Amino acid sequence: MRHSFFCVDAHTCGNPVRVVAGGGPQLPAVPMSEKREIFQRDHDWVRQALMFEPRGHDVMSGTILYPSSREDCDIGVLFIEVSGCLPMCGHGTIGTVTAALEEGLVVPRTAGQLSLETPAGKVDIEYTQNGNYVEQVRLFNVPAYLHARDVILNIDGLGALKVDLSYGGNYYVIVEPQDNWSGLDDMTVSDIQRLSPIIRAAAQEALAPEHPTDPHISGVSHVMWCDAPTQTEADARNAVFYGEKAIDRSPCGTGSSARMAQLHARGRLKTGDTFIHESIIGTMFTCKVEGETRLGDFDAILPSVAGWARVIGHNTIFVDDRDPLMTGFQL
Ligand code: PYC
Repeated sequence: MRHSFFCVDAHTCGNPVRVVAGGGPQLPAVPMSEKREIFQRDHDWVRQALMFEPRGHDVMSGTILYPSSREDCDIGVLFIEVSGCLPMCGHGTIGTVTAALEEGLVVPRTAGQLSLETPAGKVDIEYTQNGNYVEQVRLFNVPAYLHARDVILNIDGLGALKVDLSYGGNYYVIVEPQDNWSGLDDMTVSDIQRLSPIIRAAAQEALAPEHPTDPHISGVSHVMWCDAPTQTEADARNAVFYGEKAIDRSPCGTGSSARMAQLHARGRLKTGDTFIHESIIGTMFTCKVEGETRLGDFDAILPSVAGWARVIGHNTIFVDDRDPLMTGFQL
């Protein structure tokens, strides 16, 4: 049997977003957080086939669109990528909104606004258009908070590293320049790919974070290496690692939210401040601390993240049951 997936391929500031508009598995009309669990249990082969080689690659990422089970949302979004199904993805949201609007996959109730149901919660969107093209998407993310600060991890090859752990839709180990790590300029891509999984595992072992109010969300998934910007308009730069080998080419939306929560908790950003974040390839998101809230016992912020995406093609992908590499592979 041949399965067909009708995709719109896009990228957000350099990071891929494969939007599955047709062919995704049918899921029951339950909240997106439960759809995510059902998909992971029963349909993960779809993610593997569409994300891994030979149909995808080490950094592939995407979404599958579903009707929302919430009255106050226009559409439901399931995030799929090489590392699994994230609760929330910022670059994925910006690319998905751009592709869905430009390709007529969603009709907004109010021009310039949309609301998405994601597994991590409701995410409101404001966007600007020039004719049929979407110019910019701002997402008002789920609350972000600093989970732990000044945690010492002993890392083979680096020594003692002082890190923070922060949540912005996913949990991020935040590494800033210090005695045993001088910054991004002295690091190769293979250094990032070698050291990040060790740091992630050490942080998970030390902290094993669970979301304060949502039992569906837990675990350290990303490592954010932070440094000073190279571009005058930016406030900071990062390289975000996830999955087995992926380094985000965009400035990372949930990572930028987690970083703002960390800087806010440390008094280095105030509510109302703008934060321009530069990616490893020099693309930028314009982020803002929109407000403050609480998440269980933690002080949290309401972050927003704005960026651009471009649709790069239509892609009808076949997955053939006879293909010995039907669910792909990773080197
Ligand atoms: O933009 O939130 C993000 C993201 C997560 C993983 C890759 N990008």
